[in-house]
Amino acid sequence: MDTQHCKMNGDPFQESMYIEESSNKNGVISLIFSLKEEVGALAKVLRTFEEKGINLTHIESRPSRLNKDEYEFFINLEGKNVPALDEIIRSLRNYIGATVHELSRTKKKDTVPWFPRSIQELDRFANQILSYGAELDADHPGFKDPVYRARRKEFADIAYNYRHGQPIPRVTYTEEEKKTWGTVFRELKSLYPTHACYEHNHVFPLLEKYCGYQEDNIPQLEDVSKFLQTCTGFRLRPVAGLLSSRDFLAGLAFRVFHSTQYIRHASKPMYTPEPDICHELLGHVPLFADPSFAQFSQEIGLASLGAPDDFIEKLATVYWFTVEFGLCKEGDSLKAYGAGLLSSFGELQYCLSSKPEIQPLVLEKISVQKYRVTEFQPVYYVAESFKDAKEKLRKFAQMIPRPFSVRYNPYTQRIEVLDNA
Ligand code: HBI
Ligand code: NLE
Ligand code: FE
Repeated sequence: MDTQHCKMNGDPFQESMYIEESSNKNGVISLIFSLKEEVGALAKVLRTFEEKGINLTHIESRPSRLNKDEYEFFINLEGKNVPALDEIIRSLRNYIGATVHELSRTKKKDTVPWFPRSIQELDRFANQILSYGAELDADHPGFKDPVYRARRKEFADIAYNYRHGQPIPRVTYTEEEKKTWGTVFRELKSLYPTHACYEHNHVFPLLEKYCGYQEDNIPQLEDVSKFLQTCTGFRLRPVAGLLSSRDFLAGLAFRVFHSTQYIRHASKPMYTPEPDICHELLGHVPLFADPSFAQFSQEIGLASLGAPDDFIEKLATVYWFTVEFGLCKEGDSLKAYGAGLLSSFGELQYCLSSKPEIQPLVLEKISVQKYRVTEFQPVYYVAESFKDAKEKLRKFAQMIPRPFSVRYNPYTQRIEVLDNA
């Protein structure tokens, strides 16, 4: 147990009491409270516990080190009647003027995981990158290249220091980086008319016209973000690497897409396992300019807020086989709408060849499917149409078990929580 405790003077309504959730199986709750030294002070407190029928199992006292005229009491009690305990703590604070620290309380079942309530709170994700992105894995083509690694650190620093509302810093890309982009751009552009879904092909010329999408120019995230905001209110924010699924999906609830800014290693332009600027700009961005896709992406984000871990994992898996690697029918042919396909000219050709297995899109089945993130997928799931994929994913997202519902207020850029209880 962490017995470090800070003194809370003044406002008894202050909600910053120290709670450590321990894995205390017996339901024992530990509290520390301090009282002014005066006759009968402790008796008053003990009477409150007695009145509420709460059984104390341990009590110790010591002089307060912080306030000379106070004593601190450490107590254990049986945590059977939690509502009564909440009331006692409130009355200790308000009427007796005690300072109360809750040191441990058995972890409540169904505690809701923390989630951001305002768009500024997305700043908290900045330094929570999964190691996969921060320290390149040994089989990554950039792992042994010190120049590439140093460059990646420059991009990581932009993302770490970024705060909501700031313009995204512009980057001067090197000749080598521009060459890599040029190869990826040229190859993909020649495949899109035959391999990409209608919606992607529809938006792509607009990005060429307004955002500097060209073979010899890597577009700036700031320009793309501004453009998306005029289309659908979606915006980009720079990220150093992979976020947890929970954090990544939460961004979508605010119409924020976390985008990497670095580019893949020059030695392997046709495929990279990590997201990079080619993946974000060529794979994801075109669809975020589409109002109905934007709406549906936000719904997935909203469904993820405060959801239990196992649901987040399912949602992320479904996201993987649809938004990242989905195929859809268009008339008699198959097309790619998944961003991971639309940004890899290796996998984009492969996915529509006769090599991979093709299965119908049944989300309940897919949500528990295992997958590899570092190689071409052995199986793809086909939606009847792009619209069909969106509707299925939307229905799936609504199945989330939550005792509350949420909605986004675009005026305040905050999440409003509506209690269903
Ligand atoms: N993090 N930066 C970043 N970019 C992604 O595309 C991304 C992520 N974390 C998880 C994730 N994608 C998906 O695989 C799903 O788990 C949501
Ligand atoms: N494999 C993709 C590409 O090469 O662009 C990136 C996938 C990121 C999930
Ligand atoms: Fe992606």
